[in-house]
Amino acid sequence: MKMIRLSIVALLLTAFAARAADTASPDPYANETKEQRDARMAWWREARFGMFIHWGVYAVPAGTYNGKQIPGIGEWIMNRGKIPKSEYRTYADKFTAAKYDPEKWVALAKAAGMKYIVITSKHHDGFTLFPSAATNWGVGLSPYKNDLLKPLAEACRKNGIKLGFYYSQAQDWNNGGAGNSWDPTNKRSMDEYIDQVAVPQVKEILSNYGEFPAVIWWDTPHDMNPERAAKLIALLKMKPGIIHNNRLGGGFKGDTDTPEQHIPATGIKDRDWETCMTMNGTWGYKSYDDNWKSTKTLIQNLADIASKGGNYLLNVGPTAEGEFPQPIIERLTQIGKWMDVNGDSIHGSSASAFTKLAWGRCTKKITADGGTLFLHVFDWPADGKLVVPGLKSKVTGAKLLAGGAKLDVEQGAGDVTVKVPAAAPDANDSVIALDYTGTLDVNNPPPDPEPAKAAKAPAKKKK
Ligand code: FHN
Repeated sequence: MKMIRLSIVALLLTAFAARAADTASPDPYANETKEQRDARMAWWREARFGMFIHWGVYAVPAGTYNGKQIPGIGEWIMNRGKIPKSEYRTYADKFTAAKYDPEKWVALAKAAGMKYIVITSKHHDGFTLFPSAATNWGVGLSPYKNDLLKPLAEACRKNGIKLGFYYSQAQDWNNGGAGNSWDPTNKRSMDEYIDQVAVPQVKEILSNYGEFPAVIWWDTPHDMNPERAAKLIALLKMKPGIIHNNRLGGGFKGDTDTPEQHIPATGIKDRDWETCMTMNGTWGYKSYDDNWKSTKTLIQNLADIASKGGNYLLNVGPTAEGEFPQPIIERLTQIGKWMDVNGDSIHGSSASAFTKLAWGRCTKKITADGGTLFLHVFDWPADGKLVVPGLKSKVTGAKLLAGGAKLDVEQGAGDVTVKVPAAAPDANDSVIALDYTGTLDVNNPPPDPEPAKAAKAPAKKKK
């Protein structure tokens, strides 16, 4: 009798374990501890600054189709121009990458202080920068013929830059994925596209580049559902430690939030987040988009984002020949000059302890017995006094990062005043390193009241 009872218990336990296994999440990080996650995210959080690269055959028309300038972002030209697949595919012949120099790309990113690169391995048009067994619509049809990602991976490896791959897992206007409403020759269902294109291609980009990708950047989860998303998230176990974002779909929130073209006013609480942003008005190259953000704007965005605990993923759209447009090179070079002097206030920094600073932003680094506040001064005080409101910690010293000049400090009851020279050392963002001892103690003013909501107009009486 006892044996029978034991075997029933054993059967029940086995059944329970099997059921638990069946319902286990496909997300390899579903049961990750905080310590494991912190270790996995450490390099990304330290980086704070990365390069986004949107590169594909859309750089051939470069915003113009049939002699007309097509509005919108350049990588969407097939969609916005309703270009038939057969016509769009002819662009591959002109996607020469003849001047492609991945070493130069990586050198420009590294010199700008960027610590990782995320490149479009496949965007919504379905064209792959890598050879794929799943489709022939890729680099093999271009004059370059070979894998464009491999030499970039090698250049990143040599220079200590992490490489990530953007992959459009749902929209695929040439291979039967979501999003192509204008060319009726889609032969696949969405589930067939996921099984026959997306899954095999994600396996390819996860398998063929050594330790890379360090990041997979999903995008626009159109027509994604939990079942389809599960097939893709399950593949992440092929690359232990890989970081992925919140754009897979199917209810999976990923590791990072991805505010696009804007900086969240107060960051994103309890989430790693990364603002991705163009330098002009387009991700993919457009020959006539010269709406370039100033270097000052880009540097202040970087400081603003870091002061809120986020990362800045700043975009580059190379030409079909593989060159960065000159205005991008100029901005990257200028940002690099600023980072050479002030990079310590960005890399490895954490969010400000101040809710608001009238003159700029603050990033910080905390040590065992104190720390450093990096005061990013956008508006230099005319009276030579920079007031740090509410700082009660014991200040032990202050200096300009540009030139290293020590600054006198007056510690008041609730504020600290730093005596600064008449002229700002940097027109874009002058950084003062303020060292303090003990725990960081800041007495922040109450947040500004929410603006009163406009009273609703009384509902018009029906006649
Ligand atoms: O549709 C894409 C777009 O082309 C671009 O890749 C951006 C970059 O984040 N993501 C999507 C729009 O949100």
